[in-house]
Amino acid sequence: MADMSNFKSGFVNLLGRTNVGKSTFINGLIGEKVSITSEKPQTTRNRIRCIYEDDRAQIVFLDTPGLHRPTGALGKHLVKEARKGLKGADLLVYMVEPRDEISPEDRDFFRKLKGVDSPKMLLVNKVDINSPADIAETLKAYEEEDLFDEYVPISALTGDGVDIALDRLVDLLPEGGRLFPEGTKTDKPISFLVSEYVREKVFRLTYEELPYSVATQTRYVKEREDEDLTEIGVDIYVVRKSQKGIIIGKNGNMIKKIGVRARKDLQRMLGTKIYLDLKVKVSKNWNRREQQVKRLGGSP
Ligand SMILES: Nc1nc2c(ncn2[C@@H]2O[C@H](COP(=O)(O)OP(=O)(O)OP(=O)(O)O)[C@@H](O)[C@H]2O)c(=O)[nH]1
Ligand SMILES: [Mg+2]
Repeated sequence: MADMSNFKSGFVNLLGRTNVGKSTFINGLIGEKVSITSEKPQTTRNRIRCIYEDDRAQIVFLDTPGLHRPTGALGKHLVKEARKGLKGADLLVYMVEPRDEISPEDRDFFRKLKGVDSPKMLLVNKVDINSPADIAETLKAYEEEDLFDEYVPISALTGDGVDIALDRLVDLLPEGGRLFPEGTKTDKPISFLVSEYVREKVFRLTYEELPYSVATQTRYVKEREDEDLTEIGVDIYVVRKSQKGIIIGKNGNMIKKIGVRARKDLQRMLGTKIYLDLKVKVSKNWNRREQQVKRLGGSP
């Protein structure tokens, strides 16, 4: 048993523009896909607690939807979710990419951050695809803002610098015991993770407005006792009938692709064989109506 006398713990809120790599960073640390990712902006729709633990600390990360200019009910919901991440944290981590210039909106946001008491760390992500000169320039620009206590360049994708970021995180956290039972990786129920895995595949395989028209909802997760099998049913919602056709695809090719990829992830997570039943349904303009956004795009 590890010595718990100097054990540290706390809530860390991870904020930043959409697509900078917040969810990728958290998944890399935890070693499991707790928060879905994609190359498209606005992938994360809910605040998700993701829990990292080693023999020094238990860190509860709050992964948030990226900050961006809101359009429509879904957009407004995302920004509201992200802003909620400002309060109640032991530590704020702000992630940026090199070459993203500091905009007037960023400065507005920094003024709000200045009013927050907790220590603040800046992560400059994606160093693997940026030149040392661009990285240095970004670090310098943020240092001039005089807002952050630590600055760490990393690549969430390759893991470069992530150990250093973790050391600094542990340094800045208060002493204290575990906040969640040992071994917990997220506060979300399995049914939520299941629906998110399916949404990730749809998000990655579709284009233009379609990914933003899709919501997923788990109908059932049943573990069979007689064999090593989990039966899972997930509904995929779109806003128009024509979109239903795209999700199903010619001869059902698209829905098959989604199913094969989702099943692979689910198998890894649950450690059993998976029977996956996907149904595509039309819920007219769910992403424009606030109530529906709460139900389908909002918290599970
Ligand atoms: N090259 C490179 N790509 C990265 C790195 N980190 C993340 N990415 C990629 O950037 C894209 C966005 O990553 P996400 O983790 O989904 O970004 P996010 O900040 O969570 O985005 P939202 O949830 O939409 O706010 C994905 O295609 C990732 O693979 C990195 O360090 N290097
Ligand atoms: Mg994300």
